[in-house]
Amino acid sequence: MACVGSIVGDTAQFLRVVQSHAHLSDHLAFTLELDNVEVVAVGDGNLNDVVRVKDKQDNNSSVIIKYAPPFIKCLGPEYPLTVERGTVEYQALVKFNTASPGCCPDTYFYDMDARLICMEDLRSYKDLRREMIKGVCSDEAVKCIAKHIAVVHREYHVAKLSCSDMTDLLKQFGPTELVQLTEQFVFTKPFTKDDPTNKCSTEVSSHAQLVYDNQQVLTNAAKMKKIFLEKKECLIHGDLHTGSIMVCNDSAKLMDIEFAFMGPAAFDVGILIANYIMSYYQHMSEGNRQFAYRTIDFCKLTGKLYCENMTSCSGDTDSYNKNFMSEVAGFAGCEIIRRILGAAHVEDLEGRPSAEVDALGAGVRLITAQERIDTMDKMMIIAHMLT
Ligand code: ADP
Ligand code: SR1
Ligand code: MG
Ligand code: MG
Ligand code: MG
Repeated sequence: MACVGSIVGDTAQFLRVVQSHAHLSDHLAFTLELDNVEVVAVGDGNLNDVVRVKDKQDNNSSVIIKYAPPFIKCLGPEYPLTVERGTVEYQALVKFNTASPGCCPDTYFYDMDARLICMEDLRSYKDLRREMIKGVCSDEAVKCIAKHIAVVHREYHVAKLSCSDMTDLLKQFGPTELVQLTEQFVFTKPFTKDDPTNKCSTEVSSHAQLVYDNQQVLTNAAKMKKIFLEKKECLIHGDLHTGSIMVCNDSAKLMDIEFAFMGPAAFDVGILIANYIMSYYQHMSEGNRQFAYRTIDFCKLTGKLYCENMTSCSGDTDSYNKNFMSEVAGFAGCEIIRRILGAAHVEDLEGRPSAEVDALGAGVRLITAQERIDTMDKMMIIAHMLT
């Protein structure tokens, strides 16, 4: 279902806008006429409407169009949000594909006035979160994700950029409203006991004091927020949870890059690792140890592949990696806690209170021990992810 007032809810008007981008026909095997075209809502994310515009007769001929409503879709029109996120996402898609060709969907046009991004339909790919919930994901896909993100970070890293390129990137990807949204919904509100946007299941509520009554957790969460806001290290994805990744067998693509900005590399890796950890707890709670143990391998493979592809620009590799892992642990802890106590929960844990309680414990331990965690192996031990 499209948002109230969304242009994608009015097919005729929507098609007129799409038709005005004449060169789109180069990417289509069908004509954009009302009679030929079907518009299907596919967006299941928190912020935007996403539709597939397809040939009525042919499931293999389509494009994806993403529309940014002027508010946070999952919270409603009383939570306004500017539409600059569309511009950032379009520019970031281009940058990411330049650094690591094929790492994202191809872009076809961006219509700033209508707030539409038109891009390649990854129709043979599937949402990684949904796949992991089912217990499906290959080591090769995990390696592909780690490599893509390492290459993007490396190519737009402060250590590699000239002064003028750095200035340009900072201008294009400075702190946006979505960076403030992360500051609020990842680092602040979930750690504030009475914030009205927080929610948690009854079973979890009796464990929430693990966070609210623990000064070390609150102090370290505030420290991670400061690193997030102040460390201008490289161009990052900014929202790299498993719902922002699509996989097809051993291949993977990064998408939903509207949160991109010049920030700390460890934020992307921390968010990703946190989502693998939450998957571990989902599968352990269901007795599927086999896939749970594979998520431990996913974390280790991610650490290894990321560091191999990224560290060429980091000077003293050993101390860089140690500090990097400790930041990854801190960010991972914040992400796990906000997915259980904050506004934006994840399907892996939703309706599985015992998994939520165990994952919450892991998040608390990761933030608390953040400074001592300097390898992925230690991170797995502290998260109690053991075979
Ligand atoms: P949001 O910013 O609201 O989270 P996303 O960009 O994550 O929106 O898109 C929401 C969903 O739409 C994705 O999880 C995916 O299922 C689908 N989607 C988005 N972009 C594409 C694409 N290029 N190809 C195929 N499906 C897509
Ligand atoms: C209200 S917070 C919404 C969340 O959805 C986005 O995908 C980001 O993860 C954001 O934190
Ligand atoms: Mg999304
Ligand atoms: Mg998004
Ligand atoms: Mg929940």
